[in-house]
Amino acid sequence: MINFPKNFLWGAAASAPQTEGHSLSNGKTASTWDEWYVQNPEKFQPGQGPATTSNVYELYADDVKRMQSIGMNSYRTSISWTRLLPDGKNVNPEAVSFYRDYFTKLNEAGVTPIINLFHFDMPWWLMEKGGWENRESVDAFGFYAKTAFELFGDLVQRWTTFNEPVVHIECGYLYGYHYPDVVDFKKAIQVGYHTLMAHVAAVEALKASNCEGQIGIILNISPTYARSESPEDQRAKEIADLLNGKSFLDPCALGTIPVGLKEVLADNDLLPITAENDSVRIANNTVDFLGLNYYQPRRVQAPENPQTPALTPADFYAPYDWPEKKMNIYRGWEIYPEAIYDMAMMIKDEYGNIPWYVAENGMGVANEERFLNEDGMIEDDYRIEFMQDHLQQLHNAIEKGSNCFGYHTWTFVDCWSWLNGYTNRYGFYRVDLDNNYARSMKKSGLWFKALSENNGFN
Ligand code: BGP
Repeated sequence: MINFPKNFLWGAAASAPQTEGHSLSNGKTASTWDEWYVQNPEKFQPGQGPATTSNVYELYADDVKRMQSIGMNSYRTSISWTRLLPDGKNVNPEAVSFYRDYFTKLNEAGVTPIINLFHFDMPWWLMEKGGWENRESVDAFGFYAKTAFELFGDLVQRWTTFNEPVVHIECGYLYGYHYPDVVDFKKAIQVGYHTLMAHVAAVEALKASNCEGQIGIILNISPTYARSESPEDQRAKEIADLLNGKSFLDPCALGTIPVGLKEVLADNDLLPITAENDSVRIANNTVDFLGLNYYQPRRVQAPENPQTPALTPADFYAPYDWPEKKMNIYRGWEIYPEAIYDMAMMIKDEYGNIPWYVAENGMGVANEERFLNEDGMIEDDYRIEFMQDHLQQLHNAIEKGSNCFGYHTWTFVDCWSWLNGYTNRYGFYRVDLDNNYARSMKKSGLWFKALSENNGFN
């Protein structure tokens, strides 16, 4: 039997924009996703936008009962900034009732809410002023955080500021996957810097409030592996880790910006504009805990013809196609559970063994209906195997002293995804889009119940 520590959190993760629906009603105004979807319907799957998703806005009460029924003792989701503060200043009373009731029901069901503030959903009213490019966004986010702490601080003990901050930066400003769909390295760094300072402003707001809760950030610091030991490949790995991992990990957990990162940025004319007090604010506002998302490792090699100064991260590192990799053939991502162990040990050895939890881990599967059995249940043994393999590695790390306090899968009920709509399914519950969002449990839901009840597995 593989047993996990007492009071281990067994849960699932999701986000407001991917689950709530009702995104342009009930007082909520548009985020960049709502606006982008309306402006460019061809980029998205027809009929499957942020406006509908899985309709958690209406169905949350029954969803909480489902969570309880599969043994979840925690759930992490986010608040929608534009639902709570439609114009950035005034609170939407409908949002307050909705979130208060949602979080109360979670607590009553013994499902601890871990609440995140930003999951890629920049308000449109702020985007019109430049979004994260504009330093005003730092204070705007600080105000939003303060408002959320005041309104829900009695119901939430664990807060996080951002989910995967590197993603909205690189997808919006380097790779053209998110709004505003531009490629501009200098802007990307500035956007990243303001995001970091917005995180700091939220940590300050929590400390200044009466809340007793803790605060953290959710990072996707997927471990990087280099093609070889050559100095060029090793340098590629080092810069990939600086840009994708340490850029947020070091300031948030240690209170410092890595010297190596500043050097790389300076050498490539990418240093952001900063304000006088920033480094003191960063140093004084480290997090209480980390959430770490892990799906697949990053494999890199030195790029063949890099530009100097660099125009994109591709001038620092190129993807490496490891010939021995095992693939999730249903989604196209590598499966490498060992990385969760490496990540855990890195946090233990280099980051003072700060408490952390797995904030997302899971297996996306396209066309999952093919695994429906005669009784209408999806038999997702592949997902059970995936999670068990990752849990085994996590357990190995905990036995070696890693300070991990929970495991959250992506996700609870199949949800809408940014660019793939409902193609890749991850949930313990299937969502039937043709039948009023009806939910039905998959085999992994039963497995999870046993996992949670036994606090481990055989
Ligand atoms: C993470 C995001 C989630 C979710 C997940 C699965 O990076 O935090 O929001 O989308 O990835 O990815 P996808 O939906 O693209 O398969």
